[in-house]
Amino acid sequence: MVNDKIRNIVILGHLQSGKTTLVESLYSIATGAPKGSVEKGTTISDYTAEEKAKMTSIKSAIVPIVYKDYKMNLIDVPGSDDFIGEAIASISVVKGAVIVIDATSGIEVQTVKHWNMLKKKNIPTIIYVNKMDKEDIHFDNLMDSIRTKFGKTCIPFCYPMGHKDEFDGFVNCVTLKARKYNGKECEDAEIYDEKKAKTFELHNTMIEAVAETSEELMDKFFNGETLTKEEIQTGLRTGVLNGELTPVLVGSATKNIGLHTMLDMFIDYLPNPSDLAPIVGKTADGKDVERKTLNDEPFSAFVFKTIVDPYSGVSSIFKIYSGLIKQGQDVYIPQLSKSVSISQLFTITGGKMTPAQELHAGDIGCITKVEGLETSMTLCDPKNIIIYPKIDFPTAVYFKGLVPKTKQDEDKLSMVLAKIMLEDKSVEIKRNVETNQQLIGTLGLGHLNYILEKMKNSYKLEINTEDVQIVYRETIKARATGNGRYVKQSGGSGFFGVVQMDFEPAAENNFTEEVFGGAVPKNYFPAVEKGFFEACEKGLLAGYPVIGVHAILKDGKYHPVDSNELAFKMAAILAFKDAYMNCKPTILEPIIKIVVTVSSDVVGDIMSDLNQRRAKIIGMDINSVGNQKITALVPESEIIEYVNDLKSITQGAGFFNREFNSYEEAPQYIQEKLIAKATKA
Ligand SMILES: Nc1nc2c(ncn2[C@@H]2O[C@H](COP(=O)(O)OP(=O)(O)OP(=O)(O)O)[C@@H](O)[C@H]2O)c(=O)[nH]1
Ligand SMILES: [Mg+2]
Repeated sequence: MVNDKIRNIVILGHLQSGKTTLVESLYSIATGAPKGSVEKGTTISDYTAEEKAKMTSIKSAIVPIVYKDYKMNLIDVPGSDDFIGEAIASISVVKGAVIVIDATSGIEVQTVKHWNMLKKKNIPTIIYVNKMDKEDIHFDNLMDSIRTKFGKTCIPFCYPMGHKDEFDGFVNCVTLKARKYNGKECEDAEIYDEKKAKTFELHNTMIEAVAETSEELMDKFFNGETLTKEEIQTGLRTGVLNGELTPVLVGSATKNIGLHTMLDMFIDYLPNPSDLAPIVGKTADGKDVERKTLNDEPFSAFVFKTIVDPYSGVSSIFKIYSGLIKQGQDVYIPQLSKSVSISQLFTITGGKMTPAQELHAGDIGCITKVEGLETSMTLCDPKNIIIYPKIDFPTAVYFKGLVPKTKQDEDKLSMVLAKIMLEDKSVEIKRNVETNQQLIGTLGLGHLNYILEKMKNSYKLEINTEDVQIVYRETIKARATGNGRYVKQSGGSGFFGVVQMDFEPAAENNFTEEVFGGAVPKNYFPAVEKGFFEACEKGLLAGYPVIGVHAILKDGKYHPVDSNELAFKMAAILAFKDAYMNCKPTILEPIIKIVVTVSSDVVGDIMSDLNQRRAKIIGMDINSVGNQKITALVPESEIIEYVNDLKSITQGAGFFNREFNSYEEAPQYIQEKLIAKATKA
């Protein structure tokens, strides 16, 4: 395969717009294989049990095809926002994209999200208006909304054809050739008379757009000269590669309408590996270094996806950024500081691996069972080390406690979670040492449910979930004195420790002493300090750890024989207890800083919802694509379900990040509830 004949193309678009069907149809056209269907669970992309059951994509799937001697790696991505990490990872390794729009629903939330993601990375994009075979479609209106939302650079390269409201083919506005669906496939046809005026007008608009790409062509255009076929072709290609033109195609993925045209456009308008700017990484000592996507560069590749199969183990899918890889070759993994020999090399089609002897720059390959290798790691020539930047996956915002049913399940859980985290970098696992809860963090309810289902299907592990226990704190608001006396002298060696201590509010727990005249000998200070810190582990209001207290040892008494460390430690604990309720103790709740990103039209709804959650707004900003970013401080207890509620307020468009900020005094009614709960327990 000649290096310049590779295309990597991600297929994006809103949930259920027809991405998987499109990929399946393109595969069938290129290979002649019978076409699978989403409904029957027979597609190449949706091959997992969960995808078949739900008739929706959950993981990205790579489907390579060869068309007119070009190798095209199509990457089918789930439309659901719960699995947005799959789209992010796929976008990081492609230089071409199709956005599928369902003609009956028009531009939807995820269409916009995916579009913005592609624009941020300057990825040449083709829009495919799918499901044109359905009824009640108003293409001209849809085209207007595409141009309003995504800009005037979106130009119909194809215009739907059909008498009256029917759809039975399209005109290619570049070549002015028509294709008509004959009930089985598309064939060349004459442009219908009533479509001629419109398609010629679009053709001319396109020529004008081409002319605008260079001064020379512009002069020619305004002098009334006709542009040659080559000039048009080159002009359009340059426009698409620069992101100045976004071709809009029409068709039906189920009926294979518009798909040969799409495949030809992949060749004509999407970049060759040699068109691409060099990819920048770092050397082992942190200096910038570049690689061109050419076969004669040193080998380097980037792992953008990991598949864990309970039986066959771990597969690492990588994009070759430069050079070649052959079976038997040694590759270096900088993040693991080790070299491995590639005993077997594969290409991957959905869930099926095919052995390969050699793979070239720009292509996608797969290796299996490499200990420690994870998504976002680099593979490279041991003599030419390079490290590529990691994929910026979204971090978990929705936490739940995991409750295994049996001890056996508990033992199995950590092994299963480790495998799930290898596949999915947006899953976070942590144990809260205070509550002893095993927590799982995900991107939302749908994401969590999928993970639970996967545990059940693939690992025969059924796990219940519970709400996160919020970790409260106690602190004091006033200074007070406490006396502690731990004296036991009933024959034999006894205990004698007496202290007087002051406790006052401070930034953090700390201990000092102001003892005069050796009332408490120096060697017992550490024991007193230890007693104080131990007492702080459990406050007397509701049993939460106490923070922000300065303890001062002021005075005390000792006994030359019976005093010991334990006695002074106990005395300090008693002094703390003695003073505590006089120190105006209070309960603190964890406050989370959130940054919510939403479109401007829902800001009012978001603000009033945040208000009800006791949030303090600390900033508002507009981001690069015109969305509002609201920064707020919110008590953790108020945002446990926020990700799901935010989705329903914004119809799925809004998202947020969270990080711990501080502890703040909880309102009285919450404190009373917590104290009542602690007293009951
Ligand atoms: N009438 C019609 N239906 C289509 C067409 N393309 C897809 N569909 C149907 O639309 C539904 C969704 O198709 P998929 O291919 O699963 O869509 P998707 O974009 O992959 O969906 P997600 O993976 O859930 O994001 C299925 O029922 C398809 O049969 C089309 O061109 N015409
Ligand atoms: Mg799909």
